[in-house]
Amino acid sequence: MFNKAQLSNKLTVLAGVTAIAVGTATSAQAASFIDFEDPSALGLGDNQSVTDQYLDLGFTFGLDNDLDGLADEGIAPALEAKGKGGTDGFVNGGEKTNDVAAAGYFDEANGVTYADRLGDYFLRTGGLGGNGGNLLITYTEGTSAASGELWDIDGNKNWWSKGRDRTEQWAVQALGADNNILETMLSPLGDRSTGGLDGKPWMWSFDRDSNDIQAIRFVFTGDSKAKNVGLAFDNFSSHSVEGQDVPEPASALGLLVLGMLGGGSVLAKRKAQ
Ligand SMILES: [Ca+2]
Ligand SMILES: [Ca+2]
Ligand SMILES: [Ca+2]
Ligand SMILES: [Ca+2]
Repeated sequence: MFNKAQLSNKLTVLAGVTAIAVGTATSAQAASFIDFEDPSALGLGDNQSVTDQYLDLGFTFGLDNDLDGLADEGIAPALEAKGKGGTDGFVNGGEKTNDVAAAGYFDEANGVTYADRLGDYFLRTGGLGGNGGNLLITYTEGTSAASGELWDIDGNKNWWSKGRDRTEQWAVQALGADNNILETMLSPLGDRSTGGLDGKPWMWSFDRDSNDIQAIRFVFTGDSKAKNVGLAFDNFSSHSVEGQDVPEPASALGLLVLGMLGGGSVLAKRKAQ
């Protein structure tokens, strides 16, 4: 039997081990960037359901049309291949074809075109002719930050209702543990005068002080018939905002050791003088 002090020591050691395990999991997840360009590695192909294929990275995909913060049974978003064929994700009005990025550069300084940025695959909800509804990303451990892209937020002539333009807009909601909305980011309104973001991405992001984001949900807030609205999603940074790199504990430790070595060599030099 342990006395109280021994038991307290053992518990402290256990707590330390738990903390290390959590820290390691977080560092693995911090690096997650999902561009959906790895379908065969996940056993996926065009139009197949994407649900828990990324569970090891700390999140799953679903749809939440009853707005209870939980993935609805029996429906799911799907992987979508670039180009026209079968069910597609969006119409590029400028290029007059489906699932193709706009011409031009996403990042001209680095020679990255919109086509490069979209790649060969992205995630969609219902696809053309059937709105799948509200995309939901559910975290197993929660996160403080994330970013990603919605593609093709359109604005064009509302052909079924004269005098009103069709507009697309999405509310990106960070959800807390009780399905409460912690933060909302509204996309630009796709309007007819600019053509919206036809074949182009819009990046959303959250960057909070604590790991209180349990899910991220995408709700349509524009003006369009549901059957004409689909969501195209790509380039998901699951635990940080893309471009804002979080140093991993291992590399931070490495820097600390280097710092100590550096300090040691300064001392050694001083002693030698
Ligand atoms: Ca992609
Ligand atoms: Ca639900
Ligand atoms: Ca397609
Ligand atoms: Ca379009």
